[in-house]
Amino acid sequence: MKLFIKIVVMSTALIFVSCSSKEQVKTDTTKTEVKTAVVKVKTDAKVEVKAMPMHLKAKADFEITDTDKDGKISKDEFAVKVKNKFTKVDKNKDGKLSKDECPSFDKANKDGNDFVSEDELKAVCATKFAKMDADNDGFITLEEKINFIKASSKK
Ligand SMILES: [Ca+2]
Ligand SMILES: [Ca+2]
Ligand SMILES: [Ca+2]
Repeated sequence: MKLFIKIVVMSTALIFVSCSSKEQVKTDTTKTEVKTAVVKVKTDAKVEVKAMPMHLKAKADFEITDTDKDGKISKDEFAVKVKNKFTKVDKNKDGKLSKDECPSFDKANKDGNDFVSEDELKAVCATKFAKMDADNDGFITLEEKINFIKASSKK
């Protein structure tokens, strides 16, 4: 009987621990934290952004991309992000991304020449969008984004 009680207590404690850690993943960023993160990402504070926890960076990034603030990223919002990224990365403004300007160069450079064009970047990003949109409703939720990052960082 005593052992039985012990097991019940232990498993209850275990359930409690697993629930609270789950809760933590969802809520351990405050609005202020996200706000600060948004500013850092926007101002391109690279070192600070790199040091950010993944979910915080994902939230900040999501917030910036979700321009109409409906909690979802539409294809149009995503396209704006891709365009901005291209403009930002293409430092000499020749409409071409070189290998060191583009981290996903080999994947994006479909025609095998020595640069990634805006269309090539768009194509690779459209594939990424489709992969992220797990339920295929044409929108990316924060959850879908975080799941995607988790899944791709495991590889
Ligand atoms: Ca939106
Ligand atoms: Ca190319
Ligand atoms: Ca979706």
